[in-house]
Amino acid sequence: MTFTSDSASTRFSQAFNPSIQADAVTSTTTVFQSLSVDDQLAVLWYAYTEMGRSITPAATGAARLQLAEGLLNQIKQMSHPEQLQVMRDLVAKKNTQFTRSYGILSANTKLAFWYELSELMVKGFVVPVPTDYQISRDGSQVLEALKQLDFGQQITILRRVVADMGFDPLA
Ligand code: 45D
Repeated sequence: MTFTSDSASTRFSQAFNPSIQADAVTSTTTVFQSLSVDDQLAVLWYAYTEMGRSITPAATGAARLQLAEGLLNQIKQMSHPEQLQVMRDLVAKKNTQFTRSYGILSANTKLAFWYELSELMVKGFVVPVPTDYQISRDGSQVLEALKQLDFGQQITILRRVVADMGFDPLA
């Protein structure tokens, strides 16, 4: 896919123009990754609230979560501002001890990590998304695009997105 402009909205309209659209999974992933850090977090959260019912905790695999448990426990002990900072660091691929530990997890364990974070948010252990958070137009369009796809495509996009987050100490 080629882009003629760096603006996210131009990328967006090109990515979703059926005449130049290569593949919905690739284009939705690309537009997602062009969103601001906060909008990426917000879209992930809203995607979880939409998909939550379809994801069974058993499917995320207890064994995988064990590998992420240390990170989840660290997050539970943090203040709300610290929790938000860690999530922003993951999305922004900052190089910190936390993002390096995340970086060595497998793609599915990363997905399970985010899933569990959402569960912790629901239970009140993790900072909530402000009820008045204004998501950008591109952000809500990514969300709409995600909703149009089937579960398998949604998971593929989410897996690609979270696999790319954090910092890979071996890269
Ligand atoms: O103040 O292993 C903002 C299966 C604004 C099976 C904010 C699977 C500013 C195999 C930044 C918005 C395939 C089913 C605050 C796995 C501000 C397998 C806060 C799949 C406070 C794993 C933002 C699993 C915040 C799947 C706190 C599909 C945002 C898992 C937090 C999907 C966002 C998991 C979070 C998803 C989003 C998790 C925690 C979609 C998590 C999303």
